Amino acid sequence: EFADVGLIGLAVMGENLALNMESRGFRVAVFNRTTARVDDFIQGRAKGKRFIGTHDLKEFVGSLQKPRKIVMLVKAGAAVDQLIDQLLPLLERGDILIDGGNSLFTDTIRRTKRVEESGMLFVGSGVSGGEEGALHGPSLMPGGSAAAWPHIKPIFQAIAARTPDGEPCCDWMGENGAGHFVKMVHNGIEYGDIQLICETYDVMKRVLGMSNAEMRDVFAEWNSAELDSYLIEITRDILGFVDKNGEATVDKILDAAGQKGTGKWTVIESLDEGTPLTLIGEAVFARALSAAKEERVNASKQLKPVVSEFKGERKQLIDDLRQALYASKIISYAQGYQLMRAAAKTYQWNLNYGGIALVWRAGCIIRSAFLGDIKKAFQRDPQLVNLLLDPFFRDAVSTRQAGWRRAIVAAVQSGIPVPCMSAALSYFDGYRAERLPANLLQAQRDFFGAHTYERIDQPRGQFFHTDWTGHGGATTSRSYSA
Ligand code: 2AM
Repeated sequence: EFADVGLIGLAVMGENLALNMESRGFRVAVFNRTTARVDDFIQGRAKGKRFIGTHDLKEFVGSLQKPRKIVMLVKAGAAVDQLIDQLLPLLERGDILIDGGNSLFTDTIRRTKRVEESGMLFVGSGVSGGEEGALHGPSLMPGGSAAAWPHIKPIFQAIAARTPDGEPCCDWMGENGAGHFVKMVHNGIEYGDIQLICETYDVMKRVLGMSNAEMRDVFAEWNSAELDSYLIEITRDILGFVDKNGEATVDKILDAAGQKGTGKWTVIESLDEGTPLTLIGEAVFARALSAAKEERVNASKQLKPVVSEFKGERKQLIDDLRQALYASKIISYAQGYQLMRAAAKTYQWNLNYGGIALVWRAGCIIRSAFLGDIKKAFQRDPQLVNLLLDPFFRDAVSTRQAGWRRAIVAAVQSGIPVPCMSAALSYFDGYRAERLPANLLQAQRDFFGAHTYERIDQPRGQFFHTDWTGHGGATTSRSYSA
């Protein structure tokens, strides 16, 4: 009997995804470069289950029902290309190669083209939720050759996480690299969500001097309302965690953060698109600054903040922080969605924005009740330009605006960095500004570089130059490039 689906790459993610597929009633063929792992798996976790262990790619391909569906979960980068090279000669027209690794979306664009040119179909799928998610229900973000979707949909939607309403957290993201792109943005948003919680914690701890137990209780309370999310939940549990000596583990952990680069790539993409992604940018830089631990220790001895003691109401500040966290989070998602809109235009993807919120609703690290509200916003208006303009989110920010500003003021006056919260507020104040100081900016560019400017009393698209010094002449930088 043939297998319904094949999986290559039996590291933890691969094993768990294979076990998940089998548990949903699919017969799974498996292969791994180091074939001893196949035997270990078949005789271990896969024992007594409907797996077909194979020891070379030919045997593996031969064991699959056509059109063949092959999920690759190997190390991102060159390994994926090598595997594609090895597989293509063994496949037939219409067979489907699926890359479930953490590939860069531009690689996925290239691979989709290459595989399609050989007559086969290619899917690049974001898989989120870590090892647990892979085993019990990940959030899946497939994109690539559209013709592959009807074939893989029954398998993918069967193994995916489900929303509280029972909908699968897996939908078709779009053409070529759309799936891996959406996964990349997910990771960027994850950076932002995490940093916002850390800033909130820092203000509670250092401005209010709250204990871990007190903070745990606050996060527990927040988790039962509009901030209900996986990351708030684990923050609550981390703050409540003590080791066998009764000491809080969180207090023993060195304050130097690592990163694998997906946040950075999201921000690079935003710079290329010219779309502000300031909150996630600050989150990436906050990790970088944390990593420079020794330099900070040295600087802390020399650079003393001039601060004023917090004199406000403690209870009020805690509530203000809740509002600041929520409002900032709205900004982060508004920025993330604007990046997706811009990229969709550049790469000609037909992204389903509500579907993306649905896919992120459960199974992945940023899962939250909040994403259910984003889904509703895109149901109200699929072409929504900015989340901030949706009535629900517009009112949500508006009612929290005062608390948001007070929380930032308290942090600033106490010398506590809140880069993401304040970047969020600056974006809000910029986005809602009818007039920005770019008139002066344009004057400066015209002064030193004859870059020209448009005028408020003339139609858009007409450019003017002023001879600011009386000896600049009438030549503009536009006339050089004309
Ligand atoms: P291995 O067990 O033979 O190392 C995660 O590293 C997974 O990717 C492992 O299953 C690993 O196989 C696989 N992998 C890494 N590089 C590979 C390559 N070039 N070809 C095939 N599989 C590879």
